[in-house]
Parts: sequence; structure tokens; C-alpha cells
Amino acid sequence: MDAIDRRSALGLLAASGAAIGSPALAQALFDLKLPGGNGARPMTSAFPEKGAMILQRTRAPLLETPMAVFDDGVFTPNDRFFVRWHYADIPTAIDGAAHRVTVGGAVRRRLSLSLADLMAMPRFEIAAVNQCSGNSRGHFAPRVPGAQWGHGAMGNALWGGVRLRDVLDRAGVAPGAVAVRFGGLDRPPPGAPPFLKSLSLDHARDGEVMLAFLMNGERLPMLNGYPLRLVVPGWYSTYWIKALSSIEVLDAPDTSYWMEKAYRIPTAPRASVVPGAKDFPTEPINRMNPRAFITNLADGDAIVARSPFAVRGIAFGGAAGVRSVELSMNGGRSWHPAQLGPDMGRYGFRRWDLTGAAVAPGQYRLAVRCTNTDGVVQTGEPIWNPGGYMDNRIETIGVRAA
Ligand SMILES: Nc1nc2c(c(=O)[nH]1)N[C@H]1C(S)=C(S)[C@@H](COP(=O)(O)O)O[C@H]1N2
Ligand SMILES: [Mo]
Repeated sequence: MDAIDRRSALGLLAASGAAIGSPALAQALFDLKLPGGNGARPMTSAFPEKGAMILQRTRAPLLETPMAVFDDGVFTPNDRFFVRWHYADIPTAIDGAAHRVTVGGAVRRRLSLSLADLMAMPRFEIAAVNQCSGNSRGHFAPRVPGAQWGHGAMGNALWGGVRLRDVLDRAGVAPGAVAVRFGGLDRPPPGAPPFLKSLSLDHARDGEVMLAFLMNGERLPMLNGYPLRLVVPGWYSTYWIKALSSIEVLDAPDTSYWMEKAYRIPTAPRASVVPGAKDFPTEPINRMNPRAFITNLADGDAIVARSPFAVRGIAFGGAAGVRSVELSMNGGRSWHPAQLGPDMGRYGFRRWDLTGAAVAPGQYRLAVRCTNTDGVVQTGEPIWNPGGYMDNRIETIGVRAA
């Protein structure tokens, strides 16, 4: 019952603007190595329930996970999990026992469910990557506005809670309903649209979309949506509404701001258009694409020449599982299959590793690519859209064998 009983207070957050600016808490700089420079960010440990994070913005908080954290295991620890909010007015204290999520709109019975109500329902658990639509945006060339993330606006957790389908069935979806809209406890400034996102009714009822009150077996950190969040496996986290407080069944498609105007991608292969393009058809961002990263070596590292060396990392298939991961030692001219770690669920991170053959002294460009179970493979081709979304270009790093 831990997930209900504890009352969380983020009193610190109110003061964090001041706290983070103070020399005692501002720590070393972390260089995200963004193309064109300007990648240095302070590290901070000043946020409640969070360890050392890369500070992208204080209010509303944007905290990035350092790549080395992903080397420790496929489940990202809650205290190192990235954070992203749109509006500064976020919940800072929630009494879990008093929290309610309402289910309304086109339903037979309006519901107001407590966490205890949800905990009494059949449980569901799934490993899934939560990745911001704009993860890696800082690597776009030419640059686009928005958070200049490196690759750490992602994380994988084991989410525990209940299926959205079961909640909707309890309310009874009215005939003719087409979509379901979700909102949380954060508040927009005057005049700005509330952060609401919606899914088609079929998607909402697919048995995978869930309401999570557990993250890696513990209650969610306040900054990651305590006490309850939506989890949409395989889809970008813009839909994963935090501090979930309202579920609204709609009898017409959602035309509100955050679906109609924001988080839209070009309807084009890889959501990519010519830089600067403006007039192109768009659609709401949706399924994630495959990605792979090297986690035990960073750009500029040295390896020992004439001796086998270990390379490892993580991969995920996006809206599908991981079929294979391959490593190149020559910038992508030839590829070697990596060994995959245990499958912890198709929407989660998958470990990969490979023992590189002994190489002569010199410079090498390592590249890693993932193919998912739908047969989609990463490429090195440029990707560009004005939102800075869906980057999944092949990751490469330079290493020196000496
Ligand atoms: N209530 C609420 N939920 C939200 C958001 C928000 O601003 N408010 N941002 C979304 C976006 S764009 C992202 S990337 C994820 C970030 O989840 P995290 O902070 O747990 O990593 O939350 C999503 N859910
Ligand atoms: Mo996001």
C-alpha cells in the first residue's frame, strides 16, 4: 500500500530556481557534444527524489539522463529517470490517499476512482521505454527550436498498474465513441491550453495501454507523475500523461491544441522533410522507431590496440521488439552481429554486447544499428522536421586504439 499512503512533498521544487543557481548545488558541467557546440550543461542533484541529472531547464523541469546510466542495466533507476514537463505549475504535493481519477464524457457511468479502487482491479505489468518525441533534438542539423536534448530523454521501466481497457469497461463506453482524452494535475498559465492528449478508442482498449502506479516496483517519483500515469507502450511519451486525473471518452476526434497543432510530424518516410520545408501534410506523432546506443564507450575514448575489446549497449525496437543489433568498426561499411541479452519485453531496452577483434593502432569509427521485429532498420541518412522529432539515425562514436 506504499503507493497510496505516502504523501509526497516537492517543497524544494518551489525554491529550486534559487537553489540550483547557488554555487553549492551547481556541479560540474556535462558536455552533450551537440553538433555546432553549445552542448555544455550543468549537472544537478537538487531535484527531489532525483540523483545526478543533466540540467536542461529548471522551470518547468527538463532533466536528462547521462548515457552512462544506461550501461548499468536495462531498467533505468527511478532516481535517474529523465523528467519533462511543459508548464511550470506542476504538482508539488499530492496526498495519494485523496487522489482521484475521473472517467467521464461518452460513458454510461461517470467514475471517480481512488488508487485503492485501482489497486483492487486485476493487475497488469509491462516493460516499456518512455522516450520524449524530441529526444536527440540537439543533434538536428540545421538546429530547430525546443529542448536541445542529447540522447538521454528516454528511460525504460517496469510499469505496474491496471489496463486502461478494464477501467473503460467499468465506466461502459457509449456507442459512437471514437477517442479517449487524458489530463493531469499540472496547470497552464492563463490563456494557454491545458496539456491534454488523446488516443483512438481502439488503441486505448488494446490491452497494453495502462494506468501505472508502480515504476520499477516502487511508487512513481513526483516528477515522473506520482501517483498515477498513463503508459502507452511503443508510443512517444507525449501521450504518457503524468499525475493523471481525468479520462474523457470523446464521441468525435480530439481537435484541441496539443493534438491538432502540436506534436505533429510530416506524413513522410521517417517523418523527414527537406530542412526549412513548411507546407507538407502532417499527422500526430505516434509509434517509435528502433534505436541502439553504445553505453560503455564514449566519443573520444581510447581502446587497447592488438587486443580484443568489449563493446556493449542498449537497443529498443520502438513499436516492435528487437530482432538484431549490429556493430560496425568502420563507420558503417561492414557490420558484425552483436549478441542480445535477455528479452524483458518487446517494448523495453534490450542489452547487446560484442567482443571486438584485436585491431591495429589507429582511429576507428564505431557505429551501431538496430533492426526491429517489423524489419525496420536504422539508417545514417539525415532526418529533419521542424519539431525535431523522431531522430533515430545510427549512432557513431570515434575511438582511438593505442
Ligand atoms: N501531465 C503531464 N504529463 C506529461 C507531460 C506534461 O507536460 N504534463 N509531458 C509529456 C512529455 S512530452 C514527456 S516527454 C513525458 C516525460 O515523462 P517523464 O517526465 O516521466 O520522463 O511526460 C509526458 N506527460
Ligand atoms: Mo516529450
